[in-house]
Amino acid sequence: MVIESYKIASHNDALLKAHENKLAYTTSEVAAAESIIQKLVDFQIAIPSWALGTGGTRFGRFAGGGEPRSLEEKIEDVGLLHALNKASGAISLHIPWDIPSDAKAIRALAAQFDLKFDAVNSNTFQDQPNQAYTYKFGSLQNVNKAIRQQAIDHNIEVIKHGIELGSDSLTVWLSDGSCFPGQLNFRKAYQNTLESLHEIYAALPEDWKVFVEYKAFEPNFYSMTVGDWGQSLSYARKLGDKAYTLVDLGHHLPNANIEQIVSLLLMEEKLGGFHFNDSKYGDDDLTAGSVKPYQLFLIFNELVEGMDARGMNHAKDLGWMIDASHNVKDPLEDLLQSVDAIMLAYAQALSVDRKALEEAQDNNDVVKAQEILQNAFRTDVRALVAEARLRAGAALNPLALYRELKVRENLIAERGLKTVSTGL
Ligand code: RM4
Ligand code: MN
Ligand code: MN
Repeated sequence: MVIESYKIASHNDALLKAHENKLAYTTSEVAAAESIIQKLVDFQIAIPSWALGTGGTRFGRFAGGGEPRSLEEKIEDVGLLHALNKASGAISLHIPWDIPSDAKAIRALAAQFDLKFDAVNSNTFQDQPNQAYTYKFGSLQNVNKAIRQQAIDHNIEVIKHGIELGSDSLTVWLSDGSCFPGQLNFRKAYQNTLESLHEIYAALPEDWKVFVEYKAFEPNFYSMTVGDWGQSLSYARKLGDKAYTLVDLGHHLPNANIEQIVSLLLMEEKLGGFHFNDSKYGDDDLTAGSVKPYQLFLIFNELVEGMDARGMNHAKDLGWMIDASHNVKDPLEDLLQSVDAIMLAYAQALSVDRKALEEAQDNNDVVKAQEILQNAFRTDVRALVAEARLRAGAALNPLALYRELKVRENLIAERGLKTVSTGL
């Protein structure tokens, strides 16, 4: 299914008057409205190829119908999202869930939808059919050199796919760790992992980055070999200038101060990428901003402050990705909600009165500092985000248009009800 631009235009026409009224009010409230809108137009969030189907838990999976059956159909799905919001202009592939058999054709297809290839992701947390060795006891950390080599070779293979697609970064998330005390020698596990990462790093093209993603627990529950930002930073430092830490919001212990982590990683020049999602307990992979929107705003507040302090380009200098999994929602609707929540938090962070905040901090005016942040968070910036969409040629209300056009019903008619997409 393709969404023709005249359908977007007629949807926008119907909503225009009401939108303009709201925008006029918001612009009178938010001082930097015009520059915020421009930054929102430029900001793009990559969609993970593994989130386009229904996710499951270890208890079951309830597919919703019309799921993409191939990489081509996944690109088509991201193309639909991008047509609706013009803020999802990239796709992040997980190998081997999505191996491009004809890279040139896949690139051409993505270009038709105005999509780029974001970071490519390796997978050494599952065994693949015909694989010589098992990752049951880890991959890059494994005590067996041949198993480590197999995992290194896989990562190098992923880089090659990425090069063919025009991607410029590799994300390595390892499930390596241990389930019981005594199972591992922590230092040896670290050293094996570092040595393996060095070999992967050596295969990176000049202009590539590698993101080392950490996670506190799951699937290992006693130790994770890249378990927190300190460990990730330590690997990234030893690897070199092309290595960075990747922060996935759901990968922290409960109540961790993620905004502080982000601020310090930016200071250390080692924050490279981001996986957005939300959670109540652990790596729940829920819709961004659905449970803790204030936390998402506070994280963006540090991102904007820290990136500006280093003169970084918000849109280009970090890898922005969603990493979520949808068990009870239509995945495309859910992704539209996530992108919207990210845009809102970004817009609110851009609207913070930085000078006043700095002054309040310098004067230890705790009340004023809190007021400044909460004022930004409580300001309704939805009209700014909608205006950015309008200017980019997207829909004023992507979710409403998705439903009006009966996108899911169309996809079910095209692909069938019982399709299962590769991924989680
Ligand atoms: C992990 C981690 C990775 C993602 C896999 C599917 O928990 O978040 O980024 O690639 O899940
Ligand atoms: Mn992740
Ligand atoms: Mn995760």
